[in-house]
Amino acid sequence: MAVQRNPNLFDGVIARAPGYNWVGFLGAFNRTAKALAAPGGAFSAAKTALLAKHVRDACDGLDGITDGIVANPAACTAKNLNLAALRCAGGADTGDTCLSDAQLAVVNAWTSDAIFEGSSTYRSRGYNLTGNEDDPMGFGIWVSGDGDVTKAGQYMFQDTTVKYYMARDSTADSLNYSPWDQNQTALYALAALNDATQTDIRPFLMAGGKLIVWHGGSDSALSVNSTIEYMTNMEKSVGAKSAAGSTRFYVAPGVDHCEGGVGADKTDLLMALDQWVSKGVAPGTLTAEKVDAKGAVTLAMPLCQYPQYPRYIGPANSASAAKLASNYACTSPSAVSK
Ligand SMILES: [Ca+2]
Repeated sequence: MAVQRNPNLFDGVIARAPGYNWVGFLGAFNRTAKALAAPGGAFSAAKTALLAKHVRDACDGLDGITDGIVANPAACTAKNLNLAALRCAGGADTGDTCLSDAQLAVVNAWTSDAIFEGSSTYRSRGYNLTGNEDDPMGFGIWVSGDGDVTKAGQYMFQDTTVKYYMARDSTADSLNYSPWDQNQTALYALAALNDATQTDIRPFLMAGGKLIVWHGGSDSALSVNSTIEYMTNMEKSVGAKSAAGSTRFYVAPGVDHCEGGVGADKTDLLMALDQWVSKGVAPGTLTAEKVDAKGAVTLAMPLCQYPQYPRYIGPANSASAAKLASNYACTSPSAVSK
């Protein structure tokens, strides 16, 4: 928002897991919450674990190593995922080894784009299935509420937004507020206050500003695909040369919202930005680490510039080799056949 609205305020900006499309992502939260609240839609922790394991079984190894991280989501196609194999016989819930039709509808709401009337920017891209849905800071806490959607973070965000922005009625029922784009005046006000969807950031770039954008690959709160969309459109608006000269975009596989998760979540982005702004040293591939409670590094891998991802190229079946950044290479999704 600072880059777009106050382009002379900062010499450099780090935007980490940016929540820039409020109208769009809150509408997506509302849609997913309704699917979870529908009869038979509730997602217990066991159902989430079932889904996560199914995704890992299908896609974990597509990045060169089976380590619990789906680092190459582009290869994790609907065909590879084959979600239909999870369907309970007959479509009704018959236990924790399958998903009912109502639960598969939740997965569809979660992973498909949410597009609303009123502006081309009122949209949120669908979430990737990452195999990390069962992480403690993943799908359960943000989306499903482990069987009670009203306990989930996304429910709470959209519920208070319906009550205090949209309906202006503290008794409004967000799960029966439909459609999301019915109150255009309220959406416009929300966008004017909170959205940061302007893709032409040339005033910032021409003033010498540098921008580093980072997003966790298994963020259950905000879709990494929305950030990918913004950066793609930003590049079109400012031109490829200007974008390459003054902006960087990194995706950290297996990392939750801002931090945590199975992946390597720690990178000194501030040092990278300072070197860039102060000394003109533009960042390339950086290093991401995962650090345990005692401060020991338990995993290191390259932090690659999107669309590249860290592909494992080290020796097979070596837990020690898998922890070393030198055993991964930033790789384009198209470079390896699926
Ligand atoms: Ca993997």
